[in-house]
Amino acid sequence: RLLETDLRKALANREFELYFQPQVNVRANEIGGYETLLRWRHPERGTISPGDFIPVAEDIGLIAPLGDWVLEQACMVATGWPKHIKVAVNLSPVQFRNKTLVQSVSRALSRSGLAPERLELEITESVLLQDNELTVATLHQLRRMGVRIAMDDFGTGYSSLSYLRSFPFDKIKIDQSFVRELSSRADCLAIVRSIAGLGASLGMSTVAEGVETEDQFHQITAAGCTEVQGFYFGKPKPASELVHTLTANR
Ligand code: G
Ligand code: G
Ligand code: MN
Ligand code: NA
Repeated sequence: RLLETDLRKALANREFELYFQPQVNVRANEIGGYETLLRWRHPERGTISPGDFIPVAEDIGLIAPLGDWVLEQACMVATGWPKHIKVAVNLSPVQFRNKTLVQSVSRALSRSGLAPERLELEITESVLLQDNELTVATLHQLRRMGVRIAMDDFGTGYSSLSYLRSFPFDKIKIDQSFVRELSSRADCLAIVRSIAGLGASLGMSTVAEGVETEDQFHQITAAGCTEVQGFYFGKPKPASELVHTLTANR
């Protein structure tokens, strides 16, 4: 496959770039962190979304070196931000199958000098589907290092609630599909409100993803989510374009 051949060369050719999207802390009314989102600037095809190349990278054994690069770069960039701002990095389930994940995270922290508490790792439910005991042990090891763990795309997989029981996550990220349908479906608001309440009782923060409008923002905060993320507060941007204060459309 063409993509595959190009992908193998992309890391050495420095074709990857990190974008960052703000996560706004509702109570403090300030940016509390950024989610790192990987982009591939293909020399001929232009920018390619991770949704299109991450699965290929997983197939051809490239996700480990690519993931390591993302971790280290993201930590490096974050050291230049105000100290209260965290950085979130998405992890592929395949990175959990490699025994070297803990080592990769600790290397990224030591090379960058970033305080572990400022790094948050986002995992999806599919991570917990595989080899559960080993995965949970790895998560505990990461937590002992001081790193935070977030459950991504919450509400989209199978038996989400049982996964909440398997590990004490720091954060729940409510999938954007719930936010998108807030205005058209009353049940979505009820679901978001319940997840926010669940998070509060479990001592986990809750982020609503995909907030695009003022209306959605008001509904989400009224529902009790502690953080919001979405185009309303900022699209993903390269590190050089970040402004750490809320200049959003409100
Ligand atoms: O930014 P965008 O919406 O195109 O991202 C699409 C998907 O790619 C999202 O599900 C996101 O979690 C995932 N993604 C973005 N960056 C990374 C990354 O660095 N590593 C992994 N494993 N997934 C990523
Ligand atoms: O799966 P994950 O949550 O990691 O992916 C986040 C993806 O959602 C990113 O690719 C990002 O570009 C996208 N995204 C972030 N905010 C919004 C938004 O407000 N609207 C839409 N449609 N997509 C968003
Ligand atoms: Mn994510
Ligand atoms: Na998500």
